[in-house]
Amino acid sequence: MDSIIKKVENREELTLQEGEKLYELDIFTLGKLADSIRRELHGDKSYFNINRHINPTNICKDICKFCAYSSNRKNPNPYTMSHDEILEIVEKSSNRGAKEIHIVSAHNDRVGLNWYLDIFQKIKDKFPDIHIKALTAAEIHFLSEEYNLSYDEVIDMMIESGVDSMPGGGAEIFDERVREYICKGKVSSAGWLEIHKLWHQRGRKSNATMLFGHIESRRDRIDHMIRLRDLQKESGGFNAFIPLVYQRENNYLNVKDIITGQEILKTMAISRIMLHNIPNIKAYWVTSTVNLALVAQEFGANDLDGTIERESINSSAGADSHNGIDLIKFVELIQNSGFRPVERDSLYNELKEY
Ligand code: V47
Repeated sequence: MDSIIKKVENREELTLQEGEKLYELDIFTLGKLADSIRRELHGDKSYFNINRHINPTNICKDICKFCAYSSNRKNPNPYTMSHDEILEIVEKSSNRGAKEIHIVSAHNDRVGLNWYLDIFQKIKDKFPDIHIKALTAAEIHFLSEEYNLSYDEVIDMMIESGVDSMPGGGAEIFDERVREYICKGKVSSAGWLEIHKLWHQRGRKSNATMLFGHIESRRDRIDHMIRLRDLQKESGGFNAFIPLVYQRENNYLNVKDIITGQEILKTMAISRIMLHNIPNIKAYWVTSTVNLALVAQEFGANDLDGTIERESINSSAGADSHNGIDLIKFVELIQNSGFRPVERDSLYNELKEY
C-alpha cells in the first residue's frame, strides 16, 4: 500500500489494480490524498453555476432498469413540452440570472428530429448569451439510429443548431456485463466514448458521469474511470467528472444494499486521484444530498453543479432536487463549510466570487 500512496504523492498514474486497492485505505488517508490534489488544482475555491435544467419529454423507447423518470408502468405520466413552453421557461430563468440551460430528454420516437434540434436555434435566436448544454451521448445515439444518421451528422446538426457543450449523462457504467443488465439497448460504452471523442475533435467540451451504488463492483468503477482517462489523453475535451449516486425509488433495479456515505466519499476521492487529467470533480448535490456534497469538498470535489431550479430525472427516483436550491442558501452553505464559492460559466471561466 505504501508504494501506491507514494505514487499518488508523486502524481503518477495508477493502474486498475492500484485504483481498486485504494478502497482499502481508511477514509481519512484517502481524503487527505485527494484533498491535496484538489487544493493543488483549485485551492479552496468551490465552483458552481446558475443554471436551469429542462427535461422536455419523459416518453422513452428504451427501458433502463435504474430510471424512474421515463413514462412506464411505475410512472404512467407521459409528457412532451412544446417549444413555446420551453422558451417560456428559458425566458423566466434567464430573467432570474441563469446563464446555462441544461436540456436532457428521454428517447421519444414520436416527436421527430426537428422537435429535438430546432429548439436550440430558437433559444439561441432569443437568448444569444445563454450557454446551451444539451443532448447526452445516449440521445445522440438514439437520434442517429432513429433517423439513420451517422454520429458525425447528428453532432454537426447540434452545432449548427446552437448547442454549446454536451452533458455527461448516459455513461452509467462502462463494464459491458453490468451495462447489458441495467440498460440493455442503450448506447454502448464504445459508442458513448466515440460520440464524446467526435465532439471533442470539433474543439468542444463535455462532461462525463458514472452511475454508482447499484450492482456494479468497485473494480467496475475504476475501469470506468480508466476508460475516461484514456480518452481524455487523446482528446482533452472533458471538463468535469460527475459520480452520480444511484437513487433507489420508483425503478426496476432491485438493489438491496444501500451505499454508505463512506463508500460515496471514497469513490469521490478515488476519482480525484485516478482522473489526474480531468480538471474538475463535481459533487452533484442532487444525488449525493447537499450535506454530503459539502463534505465531498474535502474529498476531492471542487464543483457543486448549480442552482438547477427544477430537476425531474433524479427527483423521480427519490432525490430532493425537484425545485433546485436557492442561490443565497447555496453560497452560504459553501462558505460555512470552509470553501470559497466561485460562480463559473459552463466552461469554467470564473464570473464572480461571493
Ligand atoms: O444519464 C438516471 C442518471 C443522468 C438515476 O453533465 C440516475 O454537467 C441516479 O447526466 N439514480 C442524467 N442517477 C443526469 C446527468 C447530469 C446531471 C448533472 C450534471 C451533468 C453535467 C449531467 O442521471 C442519467 C443517468 O445516469 N440517472 N436515473 C437514478 N435512479
